[in-house]
Amino acid sequence: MKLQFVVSALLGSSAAIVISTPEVPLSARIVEARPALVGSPLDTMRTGLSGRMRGPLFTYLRLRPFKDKQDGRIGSYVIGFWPGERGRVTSRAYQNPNGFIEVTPENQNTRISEHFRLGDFLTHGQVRVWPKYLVLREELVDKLELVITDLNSRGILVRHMSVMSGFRTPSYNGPGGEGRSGVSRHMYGDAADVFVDNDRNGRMDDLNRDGRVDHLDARVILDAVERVERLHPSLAGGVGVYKANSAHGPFAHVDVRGWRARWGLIG
Ligand SMILES: [Ca+2]
Ligand SMILES: [Ca+2]
Ligand SMILES: [Zn+2]
Repeated sequence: MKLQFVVSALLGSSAAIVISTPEVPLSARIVEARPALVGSPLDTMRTGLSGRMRGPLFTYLRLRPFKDKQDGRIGSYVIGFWPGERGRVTSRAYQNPNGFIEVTPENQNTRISEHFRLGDFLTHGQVRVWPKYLVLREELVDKLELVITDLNSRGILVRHMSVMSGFRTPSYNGPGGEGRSGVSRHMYGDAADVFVDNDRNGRMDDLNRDGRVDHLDARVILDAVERVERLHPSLAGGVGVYKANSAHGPFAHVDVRGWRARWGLIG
């Protein structure tokens, strides 16, 4: 089942369009740009395409091919190097990304699905540097939306799921392009560290309603992922359950690496 978000198929091409309209409440459809649009200076344009959608808003997202990264950066934005650039990976899951979505101050708030915006998945840091570059796989956004749908269906209302960390450039992830635990799925655009934050206080909400905010609330997200993966085996991946520390509240890591993995305080 194809869901709200379609982008990864496009990462090999040079452009994509987000269609975002009130008529399509699960509001992201990214379709391949016609060649005529490639290099267009327009970030957004209204178009009168026929069909069920009236007056859809098309957002033009520029996709830069992987080879545009030179000396570990595109323009002034530091990205770093993937292990695959050093010839160290054989598994398909660890091949270099095909390219990068170009994120600008103007397009960073583009809605890519019902609950997420493009900028939610950006690597932290380099605050003043634009454009920034993002690797993001459709399956990740699909999975997160399905987790939200699952929780909502069980009476755990999710109005806002915060992405504490989405894509991480190899440079950000760790020295030499390898993170704390080796190569991170965050470097491949298919992982997000998330918590539900309806009250927008920057920390997890009390999802299990036991009067506390702790890793058991992150485990509520794990349980939802278990149900989602059962229904959608193609979205198999990792879940890590983390407790709070001085730097952050409890959260769940969710990824779509392609095979099942579990770690942390999973019970
Ligand atoms: Ca909260
Ligand atoms: Ca709780
Ligand atoms: Zn993570």
